[in-house]
Amino acid sequence: MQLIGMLDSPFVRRAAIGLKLLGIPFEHRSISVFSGFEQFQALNPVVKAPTLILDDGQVLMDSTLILDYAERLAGPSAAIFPADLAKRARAVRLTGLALAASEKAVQIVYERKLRPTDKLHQPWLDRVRGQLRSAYDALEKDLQAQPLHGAGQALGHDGVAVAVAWSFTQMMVSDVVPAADYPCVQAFSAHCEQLPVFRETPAT
Ligand SMILES: N[C@@H](CCC(=O)N[C@@H](CS)C(=O)NCC(=O)O)C(=O)O
Repeated sequence: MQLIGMLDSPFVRRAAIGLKLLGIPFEHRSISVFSGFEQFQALNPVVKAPTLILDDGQVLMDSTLILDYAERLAGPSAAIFPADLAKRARAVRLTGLALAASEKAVQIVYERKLRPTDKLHQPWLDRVRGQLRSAYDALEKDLQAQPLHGAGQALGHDGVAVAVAWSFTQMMVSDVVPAADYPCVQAFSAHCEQLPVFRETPAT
């Protein structure tokens, strides 16, 4: 199995860490959707990272769908998405917030790096900034009320998504989301970044 995409993408990184937590072996091919566009296109004409190429040649994309497939592949004893409905609802909610945060942070990066400055549309940027901060407001409130990956609580896809989204946000758009405003998310992500699976799957 091959995972295609660069680890500076929060979506690729969460997929890589999730696959490792599930114990699924894979070859990682660090191909850029920008500088490696044609090479990527030859593997997946849609050029979306992450892409997972199965051993039979099928091409999967979207981090959540890849991890959904991987959970089934790993089997119920290895699965890390909670089976309990109430726990699952929280995991799905936190994962959704983290993915929205990742998406909004990526949109700001694309606006800043790809769009010519004379074509910037400030109302759109303001909207995306507000959405990004709203996602972290909700995450901060939730983590304040109930820790994630606390004592005896295994790290799940939700925790991975939150930590990876935060690290990406701090790396790329910390001016929009100052770490000091989100102490619980910051502390949780710093803790995750020290775990072996995060250290061996670095964003840079
Ligand atoms: N919802 C997708 C988002 C993936 C995504 O947007 N990846 C970016 C890289 S960070 C990408 O493929 N960008 C190239 C493009 O959309 O053209 C996921 O969870 O995998």
